[in-house]
Amino acid sequence: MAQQAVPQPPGEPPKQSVRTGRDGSYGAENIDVLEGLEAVRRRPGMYIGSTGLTGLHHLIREVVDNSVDEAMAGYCDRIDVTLLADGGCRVADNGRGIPVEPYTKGRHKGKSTIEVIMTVLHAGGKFGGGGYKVSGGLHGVGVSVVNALSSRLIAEVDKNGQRHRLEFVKGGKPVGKVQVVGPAPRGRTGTTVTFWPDAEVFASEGVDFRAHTVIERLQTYAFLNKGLEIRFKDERPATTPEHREVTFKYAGGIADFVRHLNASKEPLFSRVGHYEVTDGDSHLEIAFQWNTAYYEGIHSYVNGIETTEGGTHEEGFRKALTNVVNRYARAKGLLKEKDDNLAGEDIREGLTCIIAVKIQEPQFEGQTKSKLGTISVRSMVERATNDKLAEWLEEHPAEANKIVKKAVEAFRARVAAKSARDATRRKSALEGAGLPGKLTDCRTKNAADAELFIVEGDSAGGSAIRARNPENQAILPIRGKFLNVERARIDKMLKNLEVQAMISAIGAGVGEEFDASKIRYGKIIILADADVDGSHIRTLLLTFFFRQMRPLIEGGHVYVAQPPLYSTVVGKEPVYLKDDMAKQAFLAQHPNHKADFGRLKGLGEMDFDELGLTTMDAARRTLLQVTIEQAALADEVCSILMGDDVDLRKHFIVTNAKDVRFLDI
Ligand code: 1YM
Repeated sequence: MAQQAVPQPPGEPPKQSVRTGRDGSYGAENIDVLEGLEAVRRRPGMYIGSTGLTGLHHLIREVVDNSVDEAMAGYCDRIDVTLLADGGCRVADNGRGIPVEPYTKGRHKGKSTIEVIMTVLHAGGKFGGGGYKVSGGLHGVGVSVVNALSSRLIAEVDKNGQRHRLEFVKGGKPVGKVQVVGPAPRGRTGTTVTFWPDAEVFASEGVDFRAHTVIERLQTYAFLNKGLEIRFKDERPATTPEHREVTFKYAGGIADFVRHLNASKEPLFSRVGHYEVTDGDSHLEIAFQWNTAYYEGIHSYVNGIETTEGGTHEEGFRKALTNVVNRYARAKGLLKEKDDNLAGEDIREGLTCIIAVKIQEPQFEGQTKSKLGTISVRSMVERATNDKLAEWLEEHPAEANKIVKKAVEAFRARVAAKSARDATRRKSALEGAGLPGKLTDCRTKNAADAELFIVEGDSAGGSAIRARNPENQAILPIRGKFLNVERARIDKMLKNLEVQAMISAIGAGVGEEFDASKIRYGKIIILADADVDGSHIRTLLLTFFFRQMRPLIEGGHVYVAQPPLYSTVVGKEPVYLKDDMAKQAFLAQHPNHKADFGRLKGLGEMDFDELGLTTMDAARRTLLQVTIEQAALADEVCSILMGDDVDLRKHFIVTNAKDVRFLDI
């Protein structure tokens, strides 16, 4: 790109004369500028989303985005991000350096370009020709917003053999004009922006950057920009060793990203597929690899911004992927003429894929403005995938075979799951009271009064049978860790005997066919120990209900029984106390209490009348009604604890180890 031409800012044409008065007084244009920055300070949320931690980190992102743009344009291959000991953040790149020469026309004529970039809203956007315009959502609001929300900012530019410097104070007010402060280190060009976020603006959650958040974002930038070296440093004394210094540089770009995402899983083959096309101003790059698990992980980006809600690029890819794989499978005789086509969801099972497009002026839509709406991208991605993915399959027959085989298996599993569901439904319809052998049912047929206790372990099940009120309390013992629903495919899950027993005992079907009006018990009560195994089985059961019988939870039919932890006696009367808090409250009320406290270890150790008195007797027990939020949490915990993402699991356990909410729902 020719660099002599002075870039012109986008946006409205100049409205008025621009010069600072000869006496150096503030002209109208400066008042405009200050009003612009003041507007940002009055309503920061409009520009950076929030003034919480997300907004705070958005400041770094905004500055780094400029460096990344410079890298995308081909002028920069290294970015350094440093969290300074005094709370500031420094971003340095080795690009061309923000232009420093004076503007020659328009409203800001006479000011240095860098001053305009730093003080005029939206002036940081790319000015025509070359580069990719990043706009939409909260992205690309411009570095002037960072300036407005900082208590101090220093911009340094190495260019033409000289180092230039311009400083701003609170709210983005420039301190004088840009100065040459010395020579640039030999031949160096580049921009360094150091800023200190304003504590007044970020008062709610403070101005402490989280190294982890910054590092994660920088790693994504490095994946999306092949060969770009990004160095992170945390100079704050309190940082942890693994965050002190990190460098990211990926020669393989998004192919390395896919490898990274699949690292904790078992890849279906070791190669990562990859193709890219350029079409006019648009660029598309896709990398993919299947793993042996059952979930699809398609991640898409537009100009480096993650599109979590998908959009036209994903739609184009999905459509073409389904076509290409079916065409291939038929051409190679892996699918016979009489066979149905493989469904998209079967083909995508276990797929990890990154879709990265770079386009001019993308349109974003959706709840969080993270869905690509640009129509032309759909056909571009579809065409590219139709051609390039088909070529890739032809060139890699071993991998292609595995992909088709896995899709065929997924297809069969889906069909099997449906017939298993149908069979369960038929069975309960035909046999009516075809109840499982393990169930000890109650006498009443009135669901509103009836209670089903799902009891962990056969021995506790035995006590529960003796302790129950046979009129309205039914007992279904469940053995050990009955099933890991997350890892198991739905067809396997429905074949599990414990699950089948539960479905037919409840009597209302399962999955899409679940019909809450048919339930045989108004209360489904989970009765498990207060220890880790008990917590595990509770989590599994709640996950199962959440996924397969959600109306049961929504209707308030699911409860967790709370067996007490302590027992003691007052006179001859036994007293049971739910937990430590209850014990303390009891001691406060009975300061002279002398008798010992017994700790009730588990359901198995209670005799049946103890179990009846403390946990099952409707007049004395404590039941916890399960809300949909709690069940969703159980589901999430289940996915993390039992899913394939090792990193996530580790992170979860480390961060939540002490949070009892997660371990003991
Ligand atoms: C640490 C932040 O802002 N780097 C950066 C910004 C620019 C350029 C180079 C640049 C761009 C262009 C020409 C161009 C910007 N320049 C402008 C504007 N790092 C950081 N590095 N020359 C230099 O796009 O044509 C806005 S950003 F508008 F002045 F050209």
